[in-house]
Amino acid sequence: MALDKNIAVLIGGVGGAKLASGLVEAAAPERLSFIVNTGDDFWRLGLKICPDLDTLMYTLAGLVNLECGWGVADDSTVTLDSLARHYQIQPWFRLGDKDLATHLLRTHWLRQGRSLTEVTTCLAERLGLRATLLPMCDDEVPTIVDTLDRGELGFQEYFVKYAWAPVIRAIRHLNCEKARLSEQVRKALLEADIVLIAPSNPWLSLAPILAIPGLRELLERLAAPVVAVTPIIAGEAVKGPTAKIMRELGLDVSAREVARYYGGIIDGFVDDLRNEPFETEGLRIVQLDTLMIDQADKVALARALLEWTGSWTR
Ligand code: FO1
Repeated sequence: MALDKNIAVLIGGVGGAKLASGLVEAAAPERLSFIVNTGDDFWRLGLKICPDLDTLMYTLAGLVNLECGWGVADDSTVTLDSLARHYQIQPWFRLGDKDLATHLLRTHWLRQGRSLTEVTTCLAERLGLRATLLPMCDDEVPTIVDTLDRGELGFQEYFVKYAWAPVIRAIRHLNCEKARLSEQVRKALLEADIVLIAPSNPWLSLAPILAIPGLRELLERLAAPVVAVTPIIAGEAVKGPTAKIMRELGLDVSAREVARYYGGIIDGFVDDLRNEPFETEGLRIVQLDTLMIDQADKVALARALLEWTGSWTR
């Protein structure tokens, strides 16, 4: 067990949360810091919604709706249904009643002048999390998806309203040049014995984190090794639009392409057993079973990758 290691994980929502729930069993939760994509965040009906932070938080608190991978289990939609029936508000973004409690409290605390980092810490503590959840930054850096069919869309319009059907031309991170790395994120990275990049969507979930000024440079000069896990298994993504986006961007849908995307940042790459093996100079690669169906698979992958990286230095 990697109980003596500080681990920092760069991570998105549903796909990454699977590895996160393995890591909290395979390592010491108090020594785990999740640096979470907030490019998906948006304002809806006056409330600040942070889907990836909440997916991680509900997963680690044992509250997540396991069927969708997001939202709260056994939630109702009385509020959303009333908004639709009485006020003709389009219910395309499904906010459950229990989930709304989180958005109300987060927005209330933000309006009192607290930072998203502070607010996230308070929410996570109240839900009993032992691991640390950190938004990638405290500034708003919304992801904008430029599509062939519908022009520029906010991330959730692209992802939920149009069910990631529009063809992507480009992706940008609004205001990212003004964003600042928080002290908490900097500290988590500097104190890490290993930095992991979760098997989240590299273009939608990891790119916003890597776009924060100074973050790439910090990763490049860390003493700790940086290791990414493939989101591509046998030419497809387990869930979500990763493979579709790679095709639209003119990329080969392969783990090698993902490793190339992280080139310059990573020292190690966890590929899947089902993929065609490849080699890249200067990169350590291992093939493991990365398909996480149940909790045992998640813990087994977390253990195997921590064991593989156990004695590394850069
Ligand atoms: N995803 C959907 O596909 N449909 C929804 O209506 C939806 C609502 C939602 C509400 C709260 C929340 O925290 C997440 C929600 N998600 C929904 C998931 C989310 O939009 C995406 O999975 C992520 O942003 C992509 O990582």
